[in-house]
Amino acid sequence: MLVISERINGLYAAVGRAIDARDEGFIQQHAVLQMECGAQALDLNVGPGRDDGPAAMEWLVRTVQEVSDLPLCIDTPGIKTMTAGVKACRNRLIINSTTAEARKMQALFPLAKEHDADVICLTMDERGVPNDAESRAEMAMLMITTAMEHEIMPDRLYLDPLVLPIKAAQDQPMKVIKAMQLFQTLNDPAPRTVVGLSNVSNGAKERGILNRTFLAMLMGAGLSAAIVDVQDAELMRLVKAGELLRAEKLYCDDFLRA
Ligand code: THG
Repeated sequence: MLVISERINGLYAAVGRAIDARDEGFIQQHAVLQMECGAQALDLNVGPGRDDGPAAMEWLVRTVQEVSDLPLCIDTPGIKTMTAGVKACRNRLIINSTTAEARKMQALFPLAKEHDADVICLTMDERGVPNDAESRAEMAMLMITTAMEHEIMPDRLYLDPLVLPIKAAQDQPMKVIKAMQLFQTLNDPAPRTVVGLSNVSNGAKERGILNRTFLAMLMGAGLSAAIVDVQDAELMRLVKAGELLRAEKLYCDDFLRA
């Protein structure tokens, strides 16, 4: 499973302040820490509600790739901010994300094609996130076919069923699991999938155990990639055990140290 660090995100107050101050040292130390914790890709998000989005994202991409060769997952809903980040990126690239909105797909699939990027496809549109798994699968299919019209093959996509906070909607986690299963029937070989795991515990108590348990359930349902808190060591142990149990990694007695 591809483990993507969620922590280089302006939502975290210290990261937000470092982006405001253009503090390269802080961001670079933080990026190195993510790698030491086992991140295999870095999600970069400048955070909501800033008026310098494109400039901030360009700076963030340049700053991080001075210390890391990992794939960068450029995370923003803004097309201008996305374009600025993508143009600055020399590492392997994941566009995070398009939705099923025509306006976004028309802008982002050509950008992905031009820059040879993978694309995360969020199963939502202008009306929001559908309540059920079937509608999420329908939107996923629309994004797969639209990508193909732009000569982007399904193997360059990650389908994201959109994890919602359990505190707001307790029926959603199992709907996400069902959506994951439906996604896998949409193409052969099955499309890749990704989630923003920590969304599930937003505003809840005992976030760690909720995140870890849901990750185990998602791995059981075939999840390919996850944006997670790699600084949660117990979660990273769970990933290793999950990879063994899915027979992605060869068993050895000291697999936790491998
Ligand atoms: N899908 C995709 N991308 C995503 C998401 C997704 N990117 C953003 C998000 N969801 C995943 N990343 C995070 C990052 C942080 C948190 C949750 C998800 C988080 N942060 C604490 C909070 O807001 O309470 C920060 C608190 C602190 O300052 O310590 O929960 O679903 N494709």
